[in-house]
Amino acid sequence: FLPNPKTVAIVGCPFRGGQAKLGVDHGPIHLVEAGLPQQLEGLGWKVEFDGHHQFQKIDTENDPPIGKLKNPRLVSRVCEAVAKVVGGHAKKGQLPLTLGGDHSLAMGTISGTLEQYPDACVIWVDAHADINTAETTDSGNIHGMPVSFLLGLGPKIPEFGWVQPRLDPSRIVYIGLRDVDAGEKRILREQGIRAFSMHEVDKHGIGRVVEMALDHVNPRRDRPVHLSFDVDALDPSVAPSTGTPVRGGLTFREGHYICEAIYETGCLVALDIMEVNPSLAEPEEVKQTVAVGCSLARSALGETLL
Ligand code: EXY
Ligand code: MN
Ligand code: MN
Ligand code: MN
Repeated sequence: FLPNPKTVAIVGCPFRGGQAKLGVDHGPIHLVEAGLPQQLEGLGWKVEFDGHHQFQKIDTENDPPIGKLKNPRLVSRVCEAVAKVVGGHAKKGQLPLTLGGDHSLAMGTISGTLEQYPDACVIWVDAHADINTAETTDSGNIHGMPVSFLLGLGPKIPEFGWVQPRLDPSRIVYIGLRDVDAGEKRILREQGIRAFSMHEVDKHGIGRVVEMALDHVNPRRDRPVHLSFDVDALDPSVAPSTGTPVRGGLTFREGHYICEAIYETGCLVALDIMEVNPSLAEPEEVKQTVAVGCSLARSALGETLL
């Protein structure tokens, strides 16, 4: 799908408005300062990085909740801007690598991908399904909701009117789930969305799970793939610096295997590395999590073990 020379455009998104914890907005800065752009150049990519995006500050006074949704106007505006940037890079034949920031941003990144590649499919790697609607959400945190917006589920909210419900439920597949709300389980069932929880990873092994996931969304391996990777899919012993850690997650190798196998299909057109929060956990653990974020990105962009 991508022309030569292969160019990756790093989209740094220092944004935390989709959840309540401080610090996740520093994720992208840490990933870049750890040397991610140079590492990708080392893999033979041309790297475009024009600095991190500047987003408006959280202003609760002028952005009161809509129903339960917190910072709704800000999240919407930021994601709309991100969609334009990601879509613009994709249009130029570049592979956008979005660094979060919280996972609400994927409402923007995937909208951008679908703008350029309407038949794209999404592989969502996460401990969580992020598919709550304005009706089912308990927390009101929009990072637990981006998928429902992309699918057009739940009540229509005029402030999010720009989001085109372009994603078909058959074009998204999950890997790594283990903390899914009751309302989300119902949505997954009703929509017939394929999901491989940690139970399936244990049962079949990661190799088979990735193959089944790809067979589901991309049976002929001819569709563009958007990989949205939330680092909390990894076990907290592997990626401790994240806002909503859940035990029993993917091992270091399982996480990297997913990225390597998707790279091997040659179908990857966009990548998100989300939810690295350098303010949480001890300094050594922060370093470890940032390093893992970088190595996941390298694996998805062609780093091999041999
Ligand atoms: N399901 C919970 C909620 O909706 O608040 C937790 C969501 C956590 C989302 C993290 C980013 O993946
Ligand atoms: Mn910092
Ligand atoms: Mn997530
Ligand atoms: Mn998550």
